[in-house]
Amino acid sequence: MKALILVDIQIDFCQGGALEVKGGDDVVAIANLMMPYFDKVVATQDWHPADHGSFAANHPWRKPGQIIELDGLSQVLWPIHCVQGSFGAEFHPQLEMDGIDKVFHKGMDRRVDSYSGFFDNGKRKTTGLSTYLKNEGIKTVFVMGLATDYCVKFTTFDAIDEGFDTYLIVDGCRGVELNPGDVSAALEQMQSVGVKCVQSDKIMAGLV
Ligand code: VGL
Ligand code: ZN
Repeated sequence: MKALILVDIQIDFCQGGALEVKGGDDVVAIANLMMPYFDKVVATQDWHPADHGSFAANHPWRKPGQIIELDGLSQVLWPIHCVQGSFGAEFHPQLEMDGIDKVFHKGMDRRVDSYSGFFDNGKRKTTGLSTYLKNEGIKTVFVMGLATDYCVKFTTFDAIDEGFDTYLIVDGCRGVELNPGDVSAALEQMQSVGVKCVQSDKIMAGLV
């Protein structure tokens, strides 16, 4: 059984959003095309309280892109994004929600960020995604969405750790690229832990 994991396809990561990922909108059509090929489709939703510790605005004199220590972990500071209940936290309006079986929220604890859809960055709490997939008999996961060099990357790392056969749908991802080369480095890191890279057309052709 195979599952599709759609990572953070939310307004704030798309064009004009608070934490805009270049080309973020382009992944929406691919996500919709991919849904019918999977036994289960899940989506993660970055879902922060307004006082979240990853927001530069919550640290006097700090600005986005700087790195601080947050509750013992290194933390990149971000613009305010994906605040619970806000417009920017909503899924992209063209994402076909009828094709999604379950949504997993992350990033609710102000003291720790949560890039992965499985666990927070300190691996202190689970989102329930792993148990859900295992209960559904899922052995293989295909991951795509936003952003390649953050939430997508850490979701694939945890998928591998949790024992899933893990694929990355490369053309279904876009990256933040805070520093030039971050996306290609992320792709290499994912491959080095056993993530297999595929293109969406191969899935549609039944070749994967
Ligand atoms: C993300 C930074 C902060 C992501 C979420 O979805 O990749 N990046 N929050
Ligand atoms: Zn976030």
